[in-house]
Amino acid sequence: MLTRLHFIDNESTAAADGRVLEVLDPSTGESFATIARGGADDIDRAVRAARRALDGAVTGLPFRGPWGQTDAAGRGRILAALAGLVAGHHQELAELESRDTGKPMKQARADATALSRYFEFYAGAADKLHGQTLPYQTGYTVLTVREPHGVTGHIIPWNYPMQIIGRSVGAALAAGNACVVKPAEDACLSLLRVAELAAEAGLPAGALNIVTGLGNEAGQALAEHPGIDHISFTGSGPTGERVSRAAAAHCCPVTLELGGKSAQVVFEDADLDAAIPVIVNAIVQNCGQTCSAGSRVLVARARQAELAERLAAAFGSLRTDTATNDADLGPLINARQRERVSGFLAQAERDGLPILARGQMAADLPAGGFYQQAILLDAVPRDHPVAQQEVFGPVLGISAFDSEDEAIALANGTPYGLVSGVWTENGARQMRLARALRTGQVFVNNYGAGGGVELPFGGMKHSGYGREKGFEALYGFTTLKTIALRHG
Ligand code: TXE
Repeated sequence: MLTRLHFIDNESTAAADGRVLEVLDPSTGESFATIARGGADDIDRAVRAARRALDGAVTGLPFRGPWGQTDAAGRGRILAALAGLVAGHHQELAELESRDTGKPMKQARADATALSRYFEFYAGAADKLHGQTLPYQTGYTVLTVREPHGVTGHIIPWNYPMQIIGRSVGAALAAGNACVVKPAEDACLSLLRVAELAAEAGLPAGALNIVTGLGNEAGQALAEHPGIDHISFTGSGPTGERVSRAAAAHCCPVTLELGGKSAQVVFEDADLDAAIPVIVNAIVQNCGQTCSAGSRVLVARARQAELAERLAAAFGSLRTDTATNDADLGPLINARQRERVSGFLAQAERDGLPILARGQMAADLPAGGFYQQAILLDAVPRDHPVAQQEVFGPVLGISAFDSEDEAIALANGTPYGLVSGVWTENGARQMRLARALRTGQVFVNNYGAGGGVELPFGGMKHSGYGREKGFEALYGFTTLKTIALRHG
């Protein structure tokens, strides 16, 4: 049985009260590891360690600690070394992630590759974060400088732990913050290993700390801690709201990424040969547990039958199997997530939505695993829960439209606004849609579920606010200072 503890001050550390949590393998439902069950004391220790790394021992004198004294080029060099170590431990990290989350190995490998790429990207960006000089009155020079927030908190979900720590902690460290990470209780193992690799890469003690535990214990304590200067949260809407309220009590800015109900809009002139494999992958990837999953297909009525038939053929051949057997879909993360998906499917069945296709389940799957086959639904009404709420499973719904305006209204007609896809050869229509869709990313004749280290990512409406990924994330992990010099 594997035993993992918190990682604080570059050391493996038990919870203050010694409690632990069991870790289940989603492919079997059996326990294979334990992690520390952190609480407020552990979070406090981690926040103090981060503060020392940044500011040193004396309160009120900022940036005197070893991490605060590391200049931008130095931060970039450490992140570059970390990117190299992650690449060197690619297989080990992928195996840990696959066992812990049930991801098929090919997805876990893609996540490990993305993690290395995030650190590489932010290594290169660290010393390119410039301020500006501003025109002002004669006799003055005014400039802006970007400074780190200080100690940043990162609440990470279980669906893409490596990718999300890469985008969030990669950017925060590049900008000079010291980090306290609370991974999801279902997905800690790879992140604890990444923290060890960061220490090996030369990151000073306290610059990156990981406290494991439950959301309403360690997570809540992190959001409430007055020593946290910024929180980056990825997860569900209700939890995001709780985190924001707790952070507001100490005036702490928050970045929220709260998932979506992303639409792929297929017009009558779409190239279906190109679109179909992309549409299938965008919902099947990671068993549908992707914030930017393309979970709705809106299609021009003239192509509905053809699209439905071709998607049904593709869905019928999708196979669900154990993570190690590396099929199209692995298990869902846990029993609660499987119940959630089953609940939506039961409602669809009660409401008489046509099930066009079901994927295949491998024979002899372990009885305790959290398996779900891919499901394709047709004629989903615009107000049905399957069209409005995040299922977070391999369930794709098709709805038809009769005009461009109806397509836009349908695509925008949910509380979410994370990502959208548009499939048409008409250039003017591509641009009209790209401007009309209220989502943080729009893909035209392609779809990047979760992809694009370089591409700013984040939501509109209930999908959240703030941007992660790309250079834009560095602005989010810094605060702007204006310095006005009067020199005559
Ligand atoms: O999410 P939670 P859950 C959506 C998806 C899924 C649903 C529920 O629809 O079915 O959320 O998943 C921590 N204070 N997404 O219950 O609760 C928790 O420990 C501070 C979308 O797992 O939001 C974990 O680290 N933190 C999504 C993180 O919050 C708390 C990814 C997310 O958990 C906390 C995951 C609290 N009070 C789920 N309670 C996306 N946007 O990609 C929990 N946490």
